[in-house]
Amino acid sequence: ITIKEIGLKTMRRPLKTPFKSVLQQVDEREVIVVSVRDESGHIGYGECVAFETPWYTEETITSCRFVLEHVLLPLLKGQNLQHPKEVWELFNAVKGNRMAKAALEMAVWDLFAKQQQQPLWQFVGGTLKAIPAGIVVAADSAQIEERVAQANNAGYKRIKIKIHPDTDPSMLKSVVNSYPKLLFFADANGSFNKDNFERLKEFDDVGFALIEQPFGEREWVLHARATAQLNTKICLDESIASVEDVQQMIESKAGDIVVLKMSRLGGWTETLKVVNLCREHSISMWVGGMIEFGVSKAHNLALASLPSVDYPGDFSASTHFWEKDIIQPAIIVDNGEIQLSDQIGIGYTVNLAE
Ligand code: OSB
Ligand code: MG
Repeated sequence: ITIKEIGLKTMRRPLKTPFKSVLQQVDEREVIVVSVRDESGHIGYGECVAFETPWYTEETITSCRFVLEHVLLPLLKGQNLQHPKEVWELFNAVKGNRMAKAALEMAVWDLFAKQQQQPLWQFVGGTLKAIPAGIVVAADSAQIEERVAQANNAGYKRIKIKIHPDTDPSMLKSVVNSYPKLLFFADANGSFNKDNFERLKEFDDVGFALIEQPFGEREWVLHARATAQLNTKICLDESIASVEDVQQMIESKAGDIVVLKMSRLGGWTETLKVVNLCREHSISMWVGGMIEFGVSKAHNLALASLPSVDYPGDFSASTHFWEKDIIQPAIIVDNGEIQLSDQIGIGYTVNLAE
């Protein structure tokens, strides 16, 4: 197929409720929706999910807009492609900027799936059709109990709680014990360090299925120590920004589980390499969220359909963050699951009206 036209559209919407983590409070979200059109009129969509400032990854929505417009679009426009994997190679001369690359590359995967008249999840080799949902409680300690109760009432079977060294493990333990049928994750977003390593151990018997990213991105040694010393599984999120990072994690025994963030990895091609590597080494995986809209979510749902992506990801209903999503129909959670669409490509209609 030939890439005839590429569009960039900025979408900005308030969150229904502030998202509070140890790193940042997010009240409003801006993303860039990327569209690619081929000669037959099919349109593929991607969503650039970098944040406004570099509080989570180095890229920002402004840096991505610049790189997309001035560097990546000219490399892709007019190209004749046999397979979407070729996009990663086309972008080879551009250093880093994986979130910008991912948005465009993912749009091309959607386009190819549509051209093949296949749902994206089938096109990438997915098999699971009912994706287990997962919600994130990102609030002050005083609100955790109430938010968990709301999530349980909404049917979620997996709840991830944001923690930091000042969170009270006994409070968490009583919350977790109240819901023996639910699966609980903890996400520390790198808020622990070598000086409070012992404090991390106090979270070991809370009952979490895993603790996500206790230490900083490059803290392989500390993560290896935690993996060896805690009974709770250690899961890496921020640390995993490339195939090489997964290799590093395996070699240094720095974790048991990997969070797949397709945006941070640079799109489908790199993510599928990570999935294969984890599979070879029997490393568990799940799909992480970025407080994103439905285009990114739809790609992520297709990723979660792959065999061996075996833990429930950050998949909440469209209405959790948004008054109105940018896709139709909205993503709904029913009895703790999201049913994949049978429509071609990402499986949803995209509505870019303000
Ligand atoms: O650390 O997983 C994270 C959201 C923004 C930035 C970082 C993270 C998150 C989440 C996922 O926790 C929230 C979601 O989109 O469901
Ligand atoms: Mg995380």
